[in-house]
Amino acid sequence: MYFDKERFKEEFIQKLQSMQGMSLEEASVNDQYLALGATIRDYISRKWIQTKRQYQEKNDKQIYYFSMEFLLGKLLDMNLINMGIREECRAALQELGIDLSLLIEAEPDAGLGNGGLGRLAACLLDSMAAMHLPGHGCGIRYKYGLFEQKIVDHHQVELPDNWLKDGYVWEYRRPEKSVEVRFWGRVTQIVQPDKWLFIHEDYEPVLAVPYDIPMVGYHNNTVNTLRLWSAEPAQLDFDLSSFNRGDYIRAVEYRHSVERISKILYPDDTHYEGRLLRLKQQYFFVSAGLQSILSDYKRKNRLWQGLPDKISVHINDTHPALAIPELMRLLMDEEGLGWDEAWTITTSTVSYTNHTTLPEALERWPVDMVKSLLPRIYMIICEIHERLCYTIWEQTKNWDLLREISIIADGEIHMARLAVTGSYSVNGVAQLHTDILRKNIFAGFHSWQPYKFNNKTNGITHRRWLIKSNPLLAKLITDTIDGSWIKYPWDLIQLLRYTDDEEVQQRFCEIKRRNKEALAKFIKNKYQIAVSTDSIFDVHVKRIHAYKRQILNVLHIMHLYNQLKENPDWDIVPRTFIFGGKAAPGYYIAKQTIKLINVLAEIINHDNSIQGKLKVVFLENYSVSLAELVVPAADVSEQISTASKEASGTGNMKFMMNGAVTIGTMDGANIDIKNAVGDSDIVIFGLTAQQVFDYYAFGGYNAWDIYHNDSRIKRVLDELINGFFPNEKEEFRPLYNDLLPNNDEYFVLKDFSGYSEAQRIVDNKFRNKQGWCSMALANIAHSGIFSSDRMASEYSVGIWKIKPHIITG
Ligand code: 26W
Repeated sequence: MYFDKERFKEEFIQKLQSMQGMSLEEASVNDQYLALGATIRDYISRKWIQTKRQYQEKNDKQIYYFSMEFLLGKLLDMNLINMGIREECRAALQELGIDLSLLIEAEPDAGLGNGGLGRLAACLLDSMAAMHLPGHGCGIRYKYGLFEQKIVDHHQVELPDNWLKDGYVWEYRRPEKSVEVRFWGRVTQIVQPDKWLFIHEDYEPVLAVPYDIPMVGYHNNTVNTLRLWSAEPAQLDFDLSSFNRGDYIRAVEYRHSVERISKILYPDDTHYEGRLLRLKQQYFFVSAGLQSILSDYKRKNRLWQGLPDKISVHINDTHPALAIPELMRLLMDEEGLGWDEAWTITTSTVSYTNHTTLPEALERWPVDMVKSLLPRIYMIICEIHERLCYTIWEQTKNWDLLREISIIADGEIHMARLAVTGSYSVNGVAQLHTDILRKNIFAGFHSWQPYKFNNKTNGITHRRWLIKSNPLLAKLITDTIDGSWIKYPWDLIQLLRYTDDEEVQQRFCEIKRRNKEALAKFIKNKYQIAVSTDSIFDVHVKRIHAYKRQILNVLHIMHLYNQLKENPDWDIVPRTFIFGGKAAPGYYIAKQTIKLINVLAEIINHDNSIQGKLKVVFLENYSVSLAELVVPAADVSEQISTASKEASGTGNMKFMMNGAVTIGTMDGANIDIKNAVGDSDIVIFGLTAQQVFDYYAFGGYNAWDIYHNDSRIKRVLDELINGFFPNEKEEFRPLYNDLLPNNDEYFVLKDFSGYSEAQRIVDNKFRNKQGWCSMALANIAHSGIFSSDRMASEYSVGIWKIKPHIITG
């Protein structure tokens, strides 16, 4: 973009005056951030208007990505990079005495997601805009994002994330595009000569108001839209009439019940709970999104049959699966289509990604809840269910299959089965995960409709996770292989020629050291813990969950510590173990794990007898922004989930792209990473998914056996309960119980030995500086295929059938 420095400075000062009512001298950093955001927003909105106009004129197919979560992080810096004006802006602000990096810091993270699924949605939007793909997001504008985590007395404490408190510069409220969403009430059927009518009465109306956020493409003219819906009371007179009748309380209650819908993001990932409010959230944004898409379609097109040629609706896990019956409802009840026509259109429009095979994460809604909250949707789900059962029975006469695919069973609606039935494509997010979908959780559907199933391995945007967060490394890469990788990240493979180049290695080491220094400084300032940049930065950051096995890492640290206590001269490479991640507020074991890490950290960090050879740090409030500091500084990436449990993982890709070496199990995308880098540039250990399945199916695993036969394991487990942690004698017994009396569901003890050996290998490899550098560089070289650009183009070609649309300036 052409950048006129003097004009920019004027516009910026003008914004300070008009928005904040302030002169440059008076303005705080936050005021300056808001003014800068508003200035850049104006630049963006020109391109945005152009993009929308050109999409409209060309009337090409567009895709809408429905997701309950979009974990965007901060946008200012990324927008400046994408617009190609960051350095110009920095220089201009400097002339005004302003440090751009402070303004960048001042932006609140948009933390509208729990973890991988929400961040994936954000990476995908970034890639679609970069690749000229007409793709947009549809979600909820939560007033409170994922809670802020504080560690108090070693414990996790949750605080509300009031991210909107100072206003949000990137959003545009669009009240004129509001739509109504209807809950409760009853449906009456009117039989007419040629059709049935369904009338929904006595419902509670809710107004869905969209807020649009521009999604800026990298160095192009594309600006796509993320539309987030906010719930507001539908009719003023609804309040007023109640008020007139003196029913003031009812009016206020109505307002509250409506506003609750978009108030807060559910902080649970992987644990499904049948909560009415969550069901309301799901229907709320799905209905609003579809209504706005259809009304747009109607303005441009005549025939509903053409909808799948113009629109793709993608559902990010089952959370938006009500899109299927809702699209049916809109086509039949609002537009007058018959069932068969509507079904053909719906099942040619909707596609579905599954993100988890954990049974406790699969959504099933109680029939009674759906029936009363969404009476018409319930009728449609019943009909889908009955027709599915009928078809399967006719075709196969197989009761077992019928039971397996039944959408309604035991008083519950199985959302994954509804999603598969109503979608033309079902994909997993890594090779192994897709295999498991085919062979296990959707085996019945797969035997019946194998063509629906496909794999789309996850990706991450290299613009945020390399160009933005690790500028020094990005520069080294460009200096070495030139800059084509920025547009074509698979070109990173060119780096392979330089993995043994001494100068490149040396520069890489220096960059890693500087990134480690930045993190060390942060740790020192925040926690008063001194960590050495000569130590291995061994990083385990992600949601805290039993299947992700933070506890395996912790037990191994305890084991190292025990050895060092016995032999303080033991020559290991000093290590800094860095943890971060949030536990769901109601997930007791996960919270105990956080406490264990913090208590252990205190003991180890204060024990001078081990001469600083081990350090343990728990970084509170892990977030996108914190990840951007941590990932570039990592030497070792911990990806140690129980095989078969982690659908893909995307942190693994971020670390790899920043030159960390993975220690991991044969799970999720670790396998794809191993296939890419080869066996010698990754450290793999542990049970395979098949071995895990076999143990579950045939038994034969006894945690006590391992406890009794491996003195190292016995010792660390005993330490959980024998007073090793003097102030928490009984505190960690639940962790102990899960590992022993409850027979270690996640095979922590079984994999301990392999993990310990793998860590020894890491230690050895790290001693060879050149060898290590060459491994790190090989990881970077092979990381291009894990760019979400590859992922976006695979979805576009393989599922959505959308083409790039170059926006002219
Ligand atoms: C409360 C119900 C619930 C259930 C599942 C909420 C959220 C979920 C998500 C599916 C959890 C999630 O984020 N899954 C992760 O998705 C990533 C992106 O595909 C994968 O990389 C992770 O392996 C997977 O755990």
